[in-house]
Amino acid sequence: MSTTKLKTTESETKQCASKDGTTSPLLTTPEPATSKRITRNAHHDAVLSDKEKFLNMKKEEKRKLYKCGKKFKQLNDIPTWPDFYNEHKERMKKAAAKKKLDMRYNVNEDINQRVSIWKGDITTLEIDAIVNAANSSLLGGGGVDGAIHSAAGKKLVAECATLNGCDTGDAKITAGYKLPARYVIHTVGPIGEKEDLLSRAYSSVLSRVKENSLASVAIPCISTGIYGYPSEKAVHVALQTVRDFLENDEYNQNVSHYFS
Ligand code: AR6
Repeated sequence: MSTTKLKTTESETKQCASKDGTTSPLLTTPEPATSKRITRNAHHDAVLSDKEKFLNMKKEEKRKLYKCGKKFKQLNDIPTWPDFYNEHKERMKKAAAKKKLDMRYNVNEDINQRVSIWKGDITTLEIDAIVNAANSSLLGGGGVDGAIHSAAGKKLVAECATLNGCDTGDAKITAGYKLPARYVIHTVGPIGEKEDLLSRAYSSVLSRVKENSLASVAIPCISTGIYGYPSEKAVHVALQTVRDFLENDEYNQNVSHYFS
């Protein structure tokens, strides 16, 4: 689409120049900045058109494009927190006793039904949104970022390139393209142990969830891989931030599922 628009402009330019026999510097040799702007706008239009195409695609059609084939997971395939706990109770009790872990939170049955812990490849989840642990360029990387870009296809990086990067602690949303998930929320966690920034990354993700009226989201353990945040410390920041949202934000009843 970007080339089509630019070609039209060039041919119009040639016609104008030959009709009156003169050459207008503005028309025949467009300012590089103008030319670049036209190309950029056309490119932006093409990215938006691809995005709409994928967001409006019927599920049956989109399923043919999944990298994971038929191995995608739906919400019904993911046990709720109480089901997971009952299945792994003995092992979890032993581990808690060994590490002398205390109960940090009161049981909230309503929240328990809407939260899951799940181990697996996030790129197989057919839900509203999955979260990417990205870097500030938003142009891809290793870890979960690499897996998400590889499964979504090249159109994801094309949309990411229009977003002007992302600050640490912020989050930006794109379509999911060939992923089973409809959207990807890209957040940038801190490098190393910085509690405030990690909490802000989760809060920003939840703000995007709310703004886009999403009901299910999967969040990997941000910053705990390549960025080196110790997992056991990071998990408390994640739990506290998500729990605050589920308990206090007026949007919380719209959310059917969070999992990590
Ligand atoms: N599905 C689910 N979780 C995954 C997957 C997957 N396919 N792959 C990794 N994880 P990381 P970070 C988990 O390193 O520490 C990239 O290069 C992983 O086990 O992906 O925030 C970016 O571009 C860990 O628990 O992200 C940045 O430069 C969690 O995802 C940098 O890495 C996050 O690990 C971000 O580093």
